[in-house]
Amino acid sequence: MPMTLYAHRLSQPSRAVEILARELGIEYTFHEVDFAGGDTRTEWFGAINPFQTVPALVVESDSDTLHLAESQAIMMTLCRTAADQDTAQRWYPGEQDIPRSARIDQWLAWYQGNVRRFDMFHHIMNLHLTLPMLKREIQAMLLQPLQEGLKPGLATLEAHLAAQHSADHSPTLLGNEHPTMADLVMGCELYQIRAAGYRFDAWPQVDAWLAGMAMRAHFQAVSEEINALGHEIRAQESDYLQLDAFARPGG
Ligand SMILES: N[C@@H](CCC(=O)N[C@@H](CS)C(=O)NCC(=O)O)C(=O)O
Repeated sequence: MPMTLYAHRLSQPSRAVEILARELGIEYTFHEVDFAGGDTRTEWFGAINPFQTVPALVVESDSDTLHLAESQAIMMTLCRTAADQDTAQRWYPGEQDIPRSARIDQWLAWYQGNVRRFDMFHHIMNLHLTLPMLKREIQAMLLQPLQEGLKPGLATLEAHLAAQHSADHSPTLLGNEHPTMADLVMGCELYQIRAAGYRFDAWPQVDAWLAGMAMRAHFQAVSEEINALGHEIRAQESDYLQLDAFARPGG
């Protein structure tokens, strides 16, 4: 069934969906939507996704056209419908393994209030484009509270990953060798902060878990743009970002 993914690679939920589609070997047409330039608020895109956000997926079949928004709903649908069910169920087993799915659901729900809520990358992008004299003011007003807000979530993740620790493979949220949808969603979010130059060395388990996700080939390929933007941000004077916010004191 022909699938079109409306997305942008500087958008965390877009990357999570695209990486999963690639991990599952699903073919799709990629349609870039310039969300920062306002494309999501246009009439043509409103007809694709009335929520006016990327990502959105359109799946055409003989009888129907499915328009789907919300990255996590899209990812679950991809896992339910992928031809390669062995791989799909590792990411999200659905009804095939209800306890495991419930634990993934729990982390996805937790992520919204404890990690996504403190999304600072959006402001980092804006700061990158703003006047130098405004940078410090905006940082103090917007970025610092988000940095502080994220720390308890990082501490929770650190303790959880430490308890799951395995000497054989990088840490994952459910403790198995293969990551799940929850690792991918949360990993894409924290990775973009790292791409901007932040270090998570005060949370070594989080650091190792993120490094494990970032080593995956599809994760790397879909993250090229965010890495390029991160380099650009770091190449400028970046004191205003307080890049040591999550670093080990004295480290
Ligand atoms: N809960 C949504 C969030 C999507 C979202 O926030 N997308 C942003 C880009 S990261 C967007 O499209 N913003 C454009 C707008 O609000 O007009 C999901 O997971 O898909």
